Parts: sequence; structure tokens; C-alpha cells
Amino acid sequence: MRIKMLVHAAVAVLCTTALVAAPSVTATANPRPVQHSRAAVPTITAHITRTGVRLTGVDGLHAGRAELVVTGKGDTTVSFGTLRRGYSWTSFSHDLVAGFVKNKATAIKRIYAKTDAIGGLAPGGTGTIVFPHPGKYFAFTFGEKGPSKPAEFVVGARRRSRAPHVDGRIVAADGPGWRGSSTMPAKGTFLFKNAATTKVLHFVELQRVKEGTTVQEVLATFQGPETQGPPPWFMPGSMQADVISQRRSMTVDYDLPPGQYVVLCFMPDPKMGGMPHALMGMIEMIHLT
Ligand SMILES: [Cu+2]
Repeated sequence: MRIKMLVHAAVAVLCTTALVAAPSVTATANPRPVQHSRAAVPTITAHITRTGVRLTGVDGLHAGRAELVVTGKGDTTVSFGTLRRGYSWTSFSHDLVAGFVKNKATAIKRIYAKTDAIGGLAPGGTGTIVFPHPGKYFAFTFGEKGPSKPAEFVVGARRRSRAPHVDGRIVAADGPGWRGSSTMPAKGTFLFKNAATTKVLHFVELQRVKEGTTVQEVLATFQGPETQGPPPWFMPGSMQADVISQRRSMTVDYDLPPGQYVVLCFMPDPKMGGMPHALMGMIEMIHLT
């Protein structure tokens, strides 16, 4: 899902363009190449185009873990997921626009309740995603024109697959808020997990900030008037992973400049007028060393 869209949809006061649209942002993330030591795990390639996503490696997949390699241009993440019984793609795509563009609470609630989101990455990203059960899945992008056409595929019976080594953990928790590592190496793999006990989707955005920046300073920017240019605490260096549902997790390979980062999620809360989670507590400082 395109974070920029979600953020714009969520709260008009957010100074978001500076945060997520800075041209230097994606250029600094250089995920390491896929490790061949995980040979038993299948690899899915998602190529993001102007109109959607093209998948390779999805034939004969089994439930369990798969490597994900995302190629293409831009900063739009690919979203993988499946819909609960009785919830059609047509209803879902309507709800995406009503919920995340028009900020309709009922649509956001329906998406949270009836979607099983398993993550995704932006072009240049690598990591792993987990198909929790056999069934039909899809991948799509959510751009300015709304959701793309879904690339659909079928996943068969579960196969055991080893979880990769991780260097840190970023855990979305009730509150909403963040739990997990306060420091991680500047290059490695982190686990991104949604440990919420209620049905809610979370994504994660890591944005480098000037050393010593406080949560209050970043919040003040989000709550203040929209300004031109990046906020005073902004530093080039960021990455994002796409939404995951309750109990789901993925791993994300990353290679970022060492320093201080703010961890953010901007998914809207339907009970709070669509307030982005960052303004409700999903904002935390960590260090990459
Ligand atoms: Cu969230």
C-alpha cells in the first residue's frame, strides 16, 4: 500500500510529503542480495510496474515461508494477502478507496477484519513472507489511482520451512505502540511482527533522524502546520515494509546508514476518526549501529 496515500488520507495536518517523498530516501536503502543458503525456500519475484505487479515464482508454492525479491521503480510497496471467506476482491478494492482515500470508518474496519495481510516491500527490497495456510492469495499495489489489478496465485499444502536468522525485531503491539529492539546493526535482517490482540493492520517505516531527536519533536512536526521541505530532524535514509495482519510476521533485509531512526506506522484508526497510529503512540526512536 502506498504510504503517502494512507498518510494523506489519514490526517491533513501531517507534514508527510517531506517525510516519505524525499527523492534521496529510497536511494540509500541497499538491501543485500538474497542468501542462497536458504535454498529450500522458494523465491517469489514481484516486479512493480506503472500499472501493478508482475509475479514470477508463484507456481507450485506451498504454505509456509517464501523469499521475496521486489524489483521495479518507485517507492510503492507491493502488498501480499488473502481475503476471508465471503469478502470479494471487488468489495475489498471499494473499501480500499472508501477507507484509505475517503477515510470512511466502516470501510477501514471491514478491511481490518476481513483481510489477511502478509506483508510486502518496495522495489530493491528483499526479505521473506509467510503464507499462513493453503488457499488463494494476491499481490497488488495501491497508488494514486487506487488499487491495481491483483496478481493472483494459489498456495498448496503447508511445508515446513526454517525461519531466517534475524538481527533485530520490530513488533507492532497493542496500544498501538512498538516493542522490540532498541538497537540493531546498520545492516542485516529484522523481524517485523504484528502482535496485536485485535484485528488491525500495521506497516513499518524507518526514517533516519538527526541524533538526539525526540519523539515529541517528530510528533510536533506531524501535528503542526504543513511546511515546505523536510523537517529539521530529517536525515536521508529510510525503508518500509508493507502491512501485516494480527499474528503475521515477515523478515526484512536492510542496509542503512548508521544513526538514529524513528519507527512509524501511519495506518488509520477507524475509532479515532482515522487518526494515524503514529499519532496514537506508534512512534519510537531506535539506533542502527
Ligand atoms: Cu499501525
